[in-house]
Amino acid sequence: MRLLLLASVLFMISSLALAQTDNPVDTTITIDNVGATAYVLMDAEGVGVAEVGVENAAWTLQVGQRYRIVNNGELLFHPLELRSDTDILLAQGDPEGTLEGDTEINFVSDDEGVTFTLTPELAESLTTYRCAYHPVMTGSISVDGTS
Ligand SMILES: [Cu+2]
Repeated sequence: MRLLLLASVLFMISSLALAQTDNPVDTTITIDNVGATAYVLMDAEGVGVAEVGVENAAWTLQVGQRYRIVNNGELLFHPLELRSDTDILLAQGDPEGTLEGDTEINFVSDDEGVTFTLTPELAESLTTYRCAYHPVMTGSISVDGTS
């Protein structure tokens, strides 16, 4: 019983610390690679993004949400890019996408994935996700909540 109390107090403290250091993530999307031919959706909490298990699935995202994409394909082998029809907007690792400096998007890239807020500006140009090394690892992104 005492242990349970300690655990819940620790949980409250860590939640507080998280809330103060970063915007909370609304939806976490987990993807993996299928060789060098596809990304596959492993899991998507929150609002439905696409069917789990589908390769190079078309994703539906919601404007205003903050997303965390966990890329189990790994930065070293299958770095993820979020793109418009012509440009890299947000990239895991290098190169730097054109919208990475936007404070409202608040883009974070790390070894495990990327985190960003889907602002109306980002939604306007975002059409595709793609592997930086394997252009066939790609799928379309449509955004709900834009006019
Ligand atoms: Cu790849």
